[in-house]
Amino acid sequence: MTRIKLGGGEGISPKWQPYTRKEDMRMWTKEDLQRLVRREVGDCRLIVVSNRQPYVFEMVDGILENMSPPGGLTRAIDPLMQSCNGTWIAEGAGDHFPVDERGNVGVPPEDPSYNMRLVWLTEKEEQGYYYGFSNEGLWPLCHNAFTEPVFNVDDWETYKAVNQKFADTVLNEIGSSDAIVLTQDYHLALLPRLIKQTKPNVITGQFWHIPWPSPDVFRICPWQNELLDGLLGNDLMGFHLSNDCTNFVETVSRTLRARVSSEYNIVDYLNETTLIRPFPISVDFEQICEEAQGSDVNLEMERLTDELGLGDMIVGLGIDRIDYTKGIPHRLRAIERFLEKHPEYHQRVVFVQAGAASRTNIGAYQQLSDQLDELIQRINSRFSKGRWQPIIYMPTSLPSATFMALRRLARFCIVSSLHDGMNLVAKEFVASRFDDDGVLILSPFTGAAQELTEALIVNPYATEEFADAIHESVTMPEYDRRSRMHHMREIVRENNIYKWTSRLLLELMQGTQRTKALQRDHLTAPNR
Ligand code: GDG
Repeated sequence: MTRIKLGGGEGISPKWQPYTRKEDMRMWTKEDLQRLVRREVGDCRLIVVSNRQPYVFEMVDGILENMSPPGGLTRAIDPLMQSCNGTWIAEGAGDHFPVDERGNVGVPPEDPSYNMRLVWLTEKEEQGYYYGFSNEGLWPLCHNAFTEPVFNVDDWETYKAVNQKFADTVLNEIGSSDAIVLTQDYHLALLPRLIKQTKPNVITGQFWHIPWPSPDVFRICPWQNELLDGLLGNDLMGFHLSNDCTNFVETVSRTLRARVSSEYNIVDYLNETTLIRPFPISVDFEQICEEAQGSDVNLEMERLTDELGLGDMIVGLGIDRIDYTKGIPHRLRAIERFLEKHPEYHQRVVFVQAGAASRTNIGAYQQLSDQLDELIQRINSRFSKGRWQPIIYMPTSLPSATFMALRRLARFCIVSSLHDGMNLVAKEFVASRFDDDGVLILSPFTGAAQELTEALIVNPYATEEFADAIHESVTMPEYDRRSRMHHMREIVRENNIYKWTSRLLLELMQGTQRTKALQRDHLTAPNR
């Protein structure tokens, strides 16, 4: 490996930090983002590629309905797409597809302003590419959760074939236009190289939503060179945290014949430059705050209080996709320990664990589901008295008003991930507490812990301290709760989802060009 030495040019500084430049100091709104898109994207075709569709349609009582409440990613990228009439390419899912012969459908359904183009996968492709290589291989590889990655050669072949299928669709969509391709996540690591090989002038960026492991861990993957080569087809690679960027640059420098600058987080490979930058993702603070105050949420709070017997209870809450990285057994053990240590809170504290099962045809997820059933049964049978059960488990898909009502009813919310790129549940809890109340117990192994420093930060493996944090959250004076929550709300309000999208787009359109110019002027290190 050779380190690149850059001269001090304008617009790029060593130890690049987020949130220090002028455009980062402001409060970003949806309208700001839309203005920025019109300015930066101009006449280029903007194409977003992700595994998951932004909108899913299903037939309900004979009527076609849009079933997907906009999740974080859709909320972040929708305004961007709506401002430039782009195309969002994704795998087709759901029951019914009101698409034309090329797989296109106008979205949002109520007032279409851009195209969603669907890629169809066979069951075998879905199994090998999504469940196999992406979620039994890359997902555990990138998370320190002690679940061994499975690398199966058939899954890898399918992953490659599906990435090619997505690339063919993207190239067909681009035609002869100037284009920007923004790829999401670890399912499509090979796509950028496949695009660049055919169309070197396309501007390519990718955001990796999960952590990037250390080089020692990444080298477990038998196809590490191919994956890195694919990702370095990007002009810009985005991660949540600086630490992920550092790990990525180190991995490249140990694996490929590339020149890297750890100081500037730049990789030079095959005569192309890739910028590696942190963009901590967030939520639509104002929207969540407004939704939390809706009359439907008030009604839902009354219903839940009644049905679950929460009237006189201190409510604790966990909302998670049921995943082994989220540390759900660890939090249950901490609750058990808290109940052992503090019998005075029996019949006074209830913990609600909500969130649907996911990736259920993977063995590790089935085992987790069984483990949770056993743990909850054990804790409930150990401590229940009369109608009171300490844990209420709701492992099903719930309407968004129910999630919102639970957030508002909670005295404390637990996010105990063993490793998590960011964790939006923590930020959603904060954004929904317009009353400035509620305590967040947060794992230091989440990206969110770097911003939400007023949470009670506790190691999920340290059961004793975890139990003490639960005790602290139920005994914390109101003044302290409000002051901590107020501080966290200011942070999430400012570092909102529009800031994330705007910074990503600005860096893709301006930062990459600026760096290429600087590289041409200042590259001093020879190839090894
Ligand atoms: C990846 C990274 C990163 C949860 N259960 C249900 C449900 N949710 C919602 C939450 C939240 C979202 O799903 C989950 O987001 P997270 O950030 O917590 O986690 P991942 O799914 O693992 O996401 C993560 C994220 O990408 C974004 O970059 O933060 O680190 O792992 O919005 O509220 N939503 C519905 N039903 C559920 O049962 N509808």
